[in-house]
Amino acid sequence: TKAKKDEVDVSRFEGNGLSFKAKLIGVEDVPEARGDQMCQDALLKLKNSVRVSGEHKQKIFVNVTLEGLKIVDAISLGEKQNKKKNDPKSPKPGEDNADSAQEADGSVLHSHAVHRISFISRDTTDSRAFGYIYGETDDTHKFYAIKTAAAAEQLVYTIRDLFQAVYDMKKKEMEDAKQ
Ligand code: I3P
Repeated sequence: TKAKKDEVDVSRFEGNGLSFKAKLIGVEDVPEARGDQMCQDALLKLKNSVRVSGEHKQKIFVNVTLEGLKIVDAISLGEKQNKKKNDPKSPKPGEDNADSAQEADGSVLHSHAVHRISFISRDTTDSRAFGYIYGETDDTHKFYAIKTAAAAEQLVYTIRDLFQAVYDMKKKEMEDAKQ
């Protein structure tokens, strides 16, 4: 049927989901839950702050699962994997004692549930940048600006597919409940 054809493949987002190599340009409070121009302005402002500071952007992975988006520290992930390789002994007291989920995944810097992400915006001036708005509460919105290692549209389309998949699942649940 047509409905089937339009459905997104949910299995991609199950388990560990998908991870995209990227850098965190920055995070900025924004007044609204949506708006292309507002996002573009926030992105340029954050990029400018990075330029002025002269600091390197933080290396991250953007992990996409049915739960939502996780921004994972790529350096801590690398360090943990090296540590495991070089030192198979268990950590000494006082040492990093991260739980097994974190040990496997690196430090989760931010965790953003799908239903609180209100807007995704591509950078019209940069094919490797985009941002999204996350509602911390009903009236505090934060813009997350991200520079992707590959074309940003890959991640943007993946997030849109995730939204569609979650919507399809909710819809199906409601239809099943009616029967
Ligand atoms: C950029 C420069 C930046 C780096 C950026 C590079 O190269 O190395 O320092 O950002 O990475 O493209 P160039 O000087 O040739 O323009 P970070 O230091 O923040 O990593 P990016 O493309 O991933 O932003």
